[in-house]
Amino acid sequence: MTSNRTFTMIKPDAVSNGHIGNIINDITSSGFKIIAMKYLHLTQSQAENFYGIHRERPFFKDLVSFMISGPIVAAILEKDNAVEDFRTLIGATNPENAAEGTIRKKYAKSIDANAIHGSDSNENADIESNFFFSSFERF
Ligand code: IDP
Ligand code: MG
Repeated sequence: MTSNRTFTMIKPDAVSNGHIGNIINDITSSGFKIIAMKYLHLTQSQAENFYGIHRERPFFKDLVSFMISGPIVAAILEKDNAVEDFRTLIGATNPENAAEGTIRKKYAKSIDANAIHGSDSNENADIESNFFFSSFERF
C-alpha cells in the first residue's frame, strides 16, 4: 500500500446513532476518496485480532465488547498524506480533547465510544486494510 492511503471504521456508536451519512460526507468533503467500503458486524475473535496491539491495556475487554455491540462501516481512503490528515480530521482519542469541527468532537460521546477509527501509521494502514479487504475488493 502506498503512503496516500489510510483505513477507517465508523464504530458501532456512530452507526447506531445514525451518523454514517454525515461522517462519510465529512470524509469525502475533506478530500478523501473512497477506495473500498463495507458494512459488517465483527465477531469477538475478529475484534480481538484487530485490536491485538492493545491486548494488555486495561480497557481491552471493554473495547472488544463495544466493537462487537453492533455493525460498523470499514473503508480504505485515499488522499495525499492520508494517515496524518485523517488523524487530524477525526481528532483526539478522547472527544473531550478533540478540536472543534473534528469527527470525534461532533459525533463521539466518550473515549471508549469515540465514533471512528483511523490508522496511526502507513504500516498499520496496510495491515488494517488487508484485515478487512482482499486485493480484488479495492481499486
Ligand atoms: P486511537 O483510536 O485514537 O488511535 P488508541 O490509543 O489506539 O486510540 O486506542 C484504541 C481505541 O481504544 C480508542 O479509539 C478507544 O475506542 C479505546 N480507548 C483508548 N483509550 C481508552 C481508555 O482509556 N478507556 C477506554 N477506551 C479507550
Ligand atoms: Mg490507535
